[in-house]
Amino acid sequence: MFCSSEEVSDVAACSKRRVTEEDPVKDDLKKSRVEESEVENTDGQVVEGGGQQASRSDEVKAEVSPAIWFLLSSVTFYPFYLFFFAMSSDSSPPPLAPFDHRIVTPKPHQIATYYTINRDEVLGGGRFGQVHKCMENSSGLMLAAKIIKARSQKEKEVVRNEIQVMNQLNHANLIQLYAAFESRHDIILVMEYVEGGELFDRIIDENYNLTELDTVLFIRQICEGLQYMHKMYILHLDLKPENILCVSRATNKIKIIDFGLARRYKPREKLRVNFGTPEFLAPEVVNYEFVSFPTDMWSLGVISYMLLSGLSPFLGDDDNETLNNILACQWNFEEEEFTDISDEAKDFITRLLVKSKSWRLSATESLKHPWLSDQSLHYRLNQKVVKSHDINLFF
Ligand code: PIT
Repeated sequence: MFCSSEEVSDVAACSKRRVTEEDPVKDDLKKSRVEESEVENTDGQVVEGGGQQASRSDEVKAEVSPAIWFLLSSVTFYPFYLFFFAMSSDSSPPPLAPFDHRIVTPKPHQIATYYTINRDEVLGGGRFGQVHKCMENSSGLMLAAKIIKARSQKEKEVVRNEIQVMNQLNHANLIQLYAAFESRHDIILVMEYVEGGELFDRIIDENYNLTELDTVLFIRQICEGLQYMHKMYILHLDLKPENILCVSRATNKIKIIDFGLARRYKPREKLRVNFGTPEFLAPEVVNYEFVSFPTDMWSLGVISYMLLSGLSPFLGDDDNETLNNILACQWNFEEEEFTDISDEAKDFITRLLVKSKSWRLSATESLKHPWLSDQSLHYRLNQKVVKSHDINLFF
């Protein structure tokens, strides 16, 4: 089943789309920014006292005619627009890992001799185990350790493949590998540490106001990372918001993680996947057809859709329905979440969520698409944000 626009008005009846943590409490925490009378700054942090500001500006406004008020506010606040724009459209790359790129071979030693793993601090969990914060004893360097249960030779081969892939990838938007340890029952990957958490958490966090311009910055970096991987002839094949890490809470810098399914592109290789969450799978993966670079680009389209709306474009009431929606390439922008989204954003997604692989934008083409590259569009998107702040602050 795919929701029509009439059905969409009944959120409860249309379970398929909303991205949640499956935490019913979260829904009760939904807040209207207007009711709360709070103002968010460019980092999405809430600053209390927006209401007070508004009443002060009312007093001033009463004494000045509307035309003069308009002129004054334009002159006064124009530098702020530029400042906000410069701040919030920062397109510099994220910081590099605090170590040079390394070619890692798994060591047969006890990791505890060299590193202290903080077993109480879990940074994340995935298909194959947990990620903990850890420290290199000799240098004090903070790192992340992913402990992967691997008992059989076959399981170990999968992890060795991940190490081999990471050894080839040296890019600021891709998490870097520092060391690896192999024992009888597991392999531990020691990686660059970032502290901002998963991008997924920003999508579901009702208190974090993810703007369209934020999404542009996130998607552009994912694209940069993908462009590099594809130039290296490597496919990621498991791109989803859980596999995108934010470098910090205060910036929009990201790094891609989880190269467990990544592999060198082989022209006629088919991919058999273990369906965990089928929402992100491209039609060719569902159909067990050849996978290629455009397979990652489909996932980028799904991520863009989710970041802009908080909705999952193909999610059905069960996995079967989700897979059918993907195969029928059934999705649309009918939900009200897309009302204020730019035509450029919609065009971008429309050129990625295309059933036929060969018609999808490549990573290089995506970076040239107006939604990711047009500075004047970004300025307009930023003004939309700044204007809504103005309304709270000054009127
Ligand atoms: C961090 C911080 C954090 C999670 C991670 C790293 C996880 C990285 C990771 C890397 C992989 C993988 C799974 C997880 O397969 O919160 O610095 O290659």
